[in-house]
Amino acid sequence: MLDALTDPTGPDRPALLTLGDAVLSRDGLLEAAGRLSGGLREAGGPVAVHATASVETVVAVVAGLLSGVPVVPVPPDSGPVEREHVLRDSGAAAWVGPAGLGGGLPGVAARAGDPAAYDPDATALVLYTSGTTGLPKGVPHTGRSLAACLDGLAEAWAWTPDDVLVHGLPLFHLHGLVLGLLGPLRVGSPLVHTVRPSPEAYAGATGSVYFGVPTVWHRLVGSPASAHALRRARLLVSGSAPLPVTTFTALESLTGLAPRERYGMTETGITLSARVDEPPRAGWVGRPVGSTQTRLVAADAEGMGRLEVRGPSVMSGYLGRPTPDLDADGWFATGDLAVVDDDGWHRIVGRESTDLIKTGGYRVGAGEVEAVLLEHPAVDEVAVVGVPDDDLGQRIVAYVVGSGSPGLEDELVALVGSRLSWHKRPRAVVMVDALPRNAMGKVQKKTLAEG
Ligand code: MLC
Ligand code: AMP
Repeated sequence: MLDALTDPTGPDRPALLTLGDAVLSRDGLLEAAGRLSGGLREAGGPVAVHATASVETVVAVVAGLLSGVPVVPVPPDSGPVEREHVLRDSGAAAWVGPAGLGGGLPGVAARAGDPAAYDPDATALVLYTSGTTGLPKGVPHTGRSLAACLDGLAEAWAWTPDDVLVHGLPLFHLHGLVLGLLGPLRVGSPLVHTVRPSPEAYAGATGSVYFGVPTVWHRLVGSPASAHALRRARLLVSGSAPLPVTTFTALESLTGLAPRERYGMTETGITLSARVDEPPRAGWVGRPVGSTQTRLVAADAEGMGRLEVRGPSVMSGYLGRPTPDLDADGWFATGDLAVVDDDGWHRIVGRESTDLIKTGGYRVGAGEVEAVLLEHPAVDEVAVVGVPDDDLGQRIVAYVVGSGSPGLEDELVALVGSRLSWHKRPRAVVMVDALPRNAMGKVQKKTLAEG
């Protein structure tokens, strides 16, 4: 899986990885991971990692991959509800992180061990992602599914060891962790991780390829001097949420680079992308990556249908669920609505369900936030929606029926922030007399989201 990292004939770069002030060479990273690998194997099961943007996280993830131990990255700011769920649901047997946050799991001893024989079909990573209801679900990826995703992208983007990747995305989701860390380790290109994805940090880092979610690009074009500094790059890639056409255009005029957009999901890896050897189209996410196949189901007169995908980067099912999540032929229903033109280019039109919100590129389930808000004694009914937002794409707003009192709104925002990850907190709480319902009594969230 990490062939370029482990190939002894590969170049030993003095700076394979730069993360904030820390610099690691290839040998330095392999050595540090080796010192943990025996301890990870002794855990006897998956290992959960407090996934801060740090060298410790990188070393733990690489050690897990090299020793054949599944790694479960835990968002460092998950509140207790989410954290306990992930630790329990994943069956984690040990914890790499601050002792007080590991739910009583044993730590990992710093002990070297022999590398495991690589089994491409064994679970390598379990990533947690939100559904419309309930707590996040575990998505197991094997070495094979991760490699398929990364190799397809390397081909589409002509990504080689001569590139230097720059980004500052979190190291616990598909984008930052798989594309942004395992990608450079597989391709053999150095990575400069800026810890936070701010315009100033991107401008201050020198690289050839930059990754960002649309919020990052929106903030960059709001800081033209920083955007100018990226003129020396060769490729800017946007993903995790729709890139507004206005941001695409501003980015192109400030950097001289037309960004490439790609589309994917935690469950499927990256399945569609614009290629570097073809002009991109603003608002379109390109064609299937590698051997991925797509189809539209129940398309309407305008050609818009439910997007389904299948291919080697798609998971085989959520962790611990008895019912299959793919159909008998391997098709996975993404929940996104799309159109495809005659050249095979795809445009993502939106999501089927209003209950999956994308805010700053983070996926948040409305049900997860509603469940926390309903715990508050002053809340009788609640509807959480994503409202269009220039910066975040969608902003989380909670409509609440209950006994309002001064300061209640702030209290409710703080309640969510204290139980779940920080980005799941509502940006606004609106007290209402009643929620809009249809004749069947179902809350009309589209009406609320439209304001
Ligand atoms: C943030 N803040 C916190 C905090 N987190 N304060 C206390 N505790 C925390 N845990 C502070 C910030 O420092 C900031 O403060 C303020 O809150 C505003 O936060 P914000 O508006 O949320 O902005 P910011 O934190 O800057 O986040 C924007 C962002 C972030 C773009 C950096 O949303 C982000 O990293 N998104 C990436 C999501 C991602 O990787 N998704 C991929 C999913 S995989 P102040 O004082 O500075 O204002 C996927 C598949 C695919 O989707 O296709 O890729
Ligand atoms: P996640 O589970 O965080 O992996 O989020 C996956 C979802 O992000 C997809 O189902 C899409 O709704 C959305 N998404 C990812 N990339 C894009 C993109 N380029 N354009 C539009 N939506 C996207």
